[in-house]
Amino acid sequence: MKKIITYGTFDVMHRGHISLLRRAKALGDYLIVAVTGEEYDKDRGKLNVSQSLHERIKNVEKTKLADEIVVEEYDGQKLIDIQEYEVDIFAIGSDWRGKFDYLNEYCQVVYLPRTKGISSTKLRNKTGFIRLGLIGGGRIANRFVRETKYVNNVEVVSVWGRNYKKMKTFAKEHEIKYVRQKLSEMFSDIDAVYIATPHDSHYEFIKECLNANKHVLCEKPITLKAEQTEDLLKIADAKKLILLEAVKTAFCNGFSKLVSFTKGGVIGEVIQIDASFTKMILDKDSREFKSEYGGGSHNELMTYPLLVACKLLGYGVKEHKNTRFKNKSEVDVYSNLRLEYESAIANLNVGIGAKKEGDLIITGTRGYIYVPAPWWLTKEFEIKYENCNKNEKFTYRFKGDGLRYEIAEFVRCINTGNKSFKLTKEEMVFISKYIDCSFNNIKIGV
Ligand code: C2G
Repeated sequence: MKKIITYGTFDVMHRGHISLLRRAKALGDYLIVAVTGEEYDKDRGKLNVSQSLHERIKNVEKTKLADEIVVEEYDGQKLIDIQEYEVDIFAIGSDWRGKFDYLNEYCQVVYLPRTKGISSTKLRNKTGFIRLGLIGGGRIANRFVRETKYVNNVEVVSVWGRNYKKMKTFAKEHEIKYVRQKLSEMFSDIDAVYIATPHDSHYEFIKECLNANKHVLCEKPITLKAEQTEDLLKIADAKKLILLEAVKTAFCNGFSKLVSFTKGGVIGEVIQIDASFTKMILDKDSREFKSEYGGGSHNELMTYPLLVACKLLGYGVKEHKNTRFKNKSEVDVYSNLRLEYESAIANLNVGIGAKKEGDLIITGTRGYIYVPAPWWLTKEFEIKYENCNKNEKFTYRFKGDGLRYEIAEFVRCINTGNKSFKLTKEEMVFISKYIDCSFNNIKIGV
């Protein structure tokens, strides 16, 4: 008896899936279909699944092509399944070509041509579907559009930017339906916007979008002044709209776990945070080095360490001291911010023209947590104690650019009408306050 195994999510079963199963079955006598579990899909960054595991198993059952159905729950399971079920052929669609060649050592690997012109994305239930507009077409906007493909119920349908020609090329490249000449023209196409323009333009754009009754997801820093952030949050509240700052760290799984562990007291009371994030920007003509666009390391990167400070120590800063090292053109290339609380200290460092280890250390009265660089993606951390036998290490998946997690949260908030608990209003205002804090200058000749 020849045994075949195939794997898939099989969300909203369509003719592409059925054809794949039929051809897989025809390769032998007995077909095992492994349907991905919900946690596993989340873990592998597939956030756009609309049916439950139960419904998706039923989908496969209805085809009457599977002799046995199992659930795929973790990475690496394929290799175990093949051996356990004594599989002769592993079959999968050609979109995975090359990815599973390593299984050839255990059975025959067959890539079956994918059916063109049909996908689950096209068929998914469109209730709660968010039509998204994009303002700006820079580097991050490119990544953003690609990441929306992994999130359920959202699609970028319209774009606008100051440079119409550039936006036209952008839209063509990403197959986006509309390119508008004026921002106001975009409003009739969409339910929500994502803003990815230079920092100093955020406030005006957000205001215009909220006033046009659109939900807003805006790149960090949301504004350069705490009063402006407060003002915008008030407008959003009054209009029952979601306004969220795109601080990717706040929405990723590992960071949420890190906060939960720390709040749960695994290292006792937190008495110090040391967080650093430096990103050397070599192109001195880039926006980050232009003071007229709100450039500089502090505005560019301090949002991330500030997120840790307010998540773990709260808002009760007694005193702050900020030292910025400025280059000849008056742009800070390095910034150190020290926040003093009643019983804790946060020491936060960022740089675009100086390099430092990008790690995070949370010091507590019973132990400490070490998060190696890049801590802002929080793929791993270790809880460490005096007795090193008690140390514990944790790892988490962070797929793609991580932008899919913030997009998923934005869509969830819009559809439920709930505010995000992963990045609250108070946290956004706190971050803006210390993006806009008083500082001392040190001039360096770079
Ligand atoms: N498929 C196809 N034609 C389509 C769409 C999908 O042949 N138009 C195939 C895929 O190539 C895959 C199977 O149908 O072999 C299931 O597709 P999905 O449900 O999208 O699952 P996928 O995310 O590809 O999971 O561990 C999971 C597996 O690696 C595959």
